[in-house]
Amino acid sequence: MADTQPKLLIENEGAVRTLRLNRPESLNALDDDLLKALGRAVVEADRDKAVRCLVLTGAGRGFSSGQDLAAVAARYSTNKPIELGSHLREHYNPIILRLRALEKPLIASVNGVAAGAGCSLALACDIRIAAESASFIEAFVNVGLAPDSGSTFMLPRLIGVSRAMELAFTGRKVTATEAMQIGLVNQVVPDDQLAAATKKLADKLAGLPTRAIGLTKRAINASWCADLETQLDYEAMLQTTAGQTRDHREGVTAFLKKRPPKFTGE
Ligand code: LHQ
Repeated sequence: MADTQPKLLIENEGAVRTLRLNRPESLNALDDDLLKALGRAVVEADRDKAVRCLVLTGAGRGFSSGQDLAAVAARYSTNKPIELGSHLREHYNPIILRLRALEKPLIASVNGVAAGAGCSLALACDIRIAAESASFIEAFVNVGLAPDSGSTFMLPRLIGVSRAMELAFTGRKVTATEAMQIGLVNQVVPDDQLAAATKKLADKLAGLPTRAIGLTKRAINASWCADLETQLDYEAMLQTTAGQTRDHREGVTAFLKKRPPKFTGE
């Protein structure tokens, strides 16, 4: 593909925005341009009230193969020490934090292989729907690294410490079927049905009370390092906010009038 193609495609359909990683020739390897565009797009999606569900997916046969190793090849041709921490702090960590803090539902529509930091991106989403041919590889160990971009945080929380250790130690490929069995994905669908299944789920989520979903996400994020008493208090605080939304009033009114609610996200 010519370099003139945007490395990130931004597609809108109703209240659903799709961010499509678009470097199919490298299975959507993440270079600095793509990471910058992704970071900006997540901020914009968060700010745009018209967006009520965000989907992250890849163009071509891959979701993302992780850090573009060709783009950093020059570092490996000298004997100079290699410093990766600053690269992560500058490019990856802010994106992972923004994805987790995004106050709207976030779906990874995993269309193919998700490896290394590409796997971390999928893990940072709220819900994962995978094509049958998709796979997950904690590929870091294969290049002599420890997992980064949030994989060591998300993976044990999603599939348990022991399984997370095994996948991170071995860097082996996890098929979509296995990913479903171990709770790494929410749904697996035939390849040719991924787009339709993602749209169905995204449309459903985009029609829900978006503020309540944002607050739910905040609460679940906070629960990971809170004690019960703190969490109960946090829930009460968030519910004060939820209780003041138009959608809460609409939900209760609709129930009492025995009609379906019409949520607007306000
Ligand atoms: C790629 C890549 C790739 C460039 C496939 N880069 N071209 C953070 C901070 C700083 C530095 C280091 O790392 C990190 C975090 C990380 O993400 S570390 C992990 C980096 N990723 C990997 O190690 C995965 C490397 N890729 C693979 O192991 C395989 O390509 C997988 C298993 C993903 C897919 O295998 P296949 O389906 O057999 O495809 P392929 O290997 O033939 O790849 C297709 C093309 O994509 C090929 O190019 P070519 O010109 O030969 O057709 C690959 O060179 C290119 N590609 N991954 N990460």
